[in-house]
This record gives sequence, structure tokens and C-alpha cells, in this order.
Amino acid sequence: MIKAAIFIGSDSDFEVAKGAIEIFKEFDVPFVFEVTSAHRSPERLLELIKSFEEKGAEIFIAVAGKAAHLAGVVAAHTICPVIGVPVRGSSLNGLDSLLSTVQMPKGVPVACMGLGKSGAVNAALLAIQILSLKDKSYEGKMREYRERMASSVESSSKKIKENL
Ligand code: RP5
Repeated sequence: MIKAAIFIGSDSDFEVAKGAIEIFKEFDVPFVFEVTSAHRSPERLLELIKSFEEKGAEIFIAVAGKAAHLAGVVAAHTICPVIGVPVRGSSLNGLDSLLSTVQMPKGVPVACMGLGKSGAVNAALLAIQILSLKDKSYEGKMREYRERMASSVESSSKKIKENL
């Protein structure tokens, strides 16, 4: 059974999506990944959502740029939580995708992350925190992840101070 699904709207979004993929791998979250577009392959997107729900997906991540409909369209077709990651790269430098993802009209929520790879990393971490409400097996790894982060802040402070 899978737990999560990651969609990207175009192969050009892949670099950003790697942030989420790496986190899911690190936490051993069984996930599926597909390139599929809300406007270029709308029927395929609906089929994938349905089939991934049948396979056990409990949460969806949608990574898209420009007029970023992907997360909203996924959210319209599932009652699972949907996390959207806006992608930079347009002539508007991602402001278009950020607003498209964050400004969902009431009734169909999308949890919008920050732009780019950091947003993708946070999308996967938030997905794991949501999955953890039911599946406690991720809690230990999440605590270790936070501890590693805290130590790396400390060691970078030490390193900079050594060279002051
Ligand atoms: C969106 O349009 C995709 O998510 C991508 O970020 C953007 C540009 O797509 P390409 O023209 O690079 O395929 O649908």
C-alpha cells in the first residue's frame, strides 16, 4: 500500500519536486510519483487520483508553476489533504504560481507551501506530520530530523565564529 502521491505539472518541475522525494525516501514513506497536468492531461490526472486513492494514498502533494491549477484541481477531486508547492521560473518569478496555489476559494482547501525546493521539502515534512496523526511510526524519525537540524545550526555557528 502507498501512503502519499506526488504530482508535478511538467517535467520542468522535477528539480523542485526532488526536495519532497528525498524526504519521503529518508522517512521510508511509500509514495508514488507522476508527471501530470491539470490542463494538458486533465483526464489522466483524475484517473491517477482515483487509482492512487484505491492504492491507499492518504495525502497528495502537487508541484506546479505559472497559472498553477494542479493542487486546486487535485483538491477538487479528493477529500484527502492536498499540499501545493508553487514553482518559480515564470517571467513573474513565481508570484503567479504562489497566488494561484494559495488563493483557493472557500470550500476546497490547499495547504500552500513556500516557493521552490524548500517548499517541496516542507510539503513532504508536513505530509509526514499529518500521516503521523494515525501512524505513529514516523514520530521517532521526525524527532531525530529536528535534532539533526538543531545540531547543524550549532555547528555552523561554531564554524563561523572560528573564522571571525
Ligand atoms: C505548469 O506550467 C507546470 O507545472 C510548469 O511549472 C509550468 C511550465 O510548464 P512547461 O512549459 O515547462 O512544461 O503547468
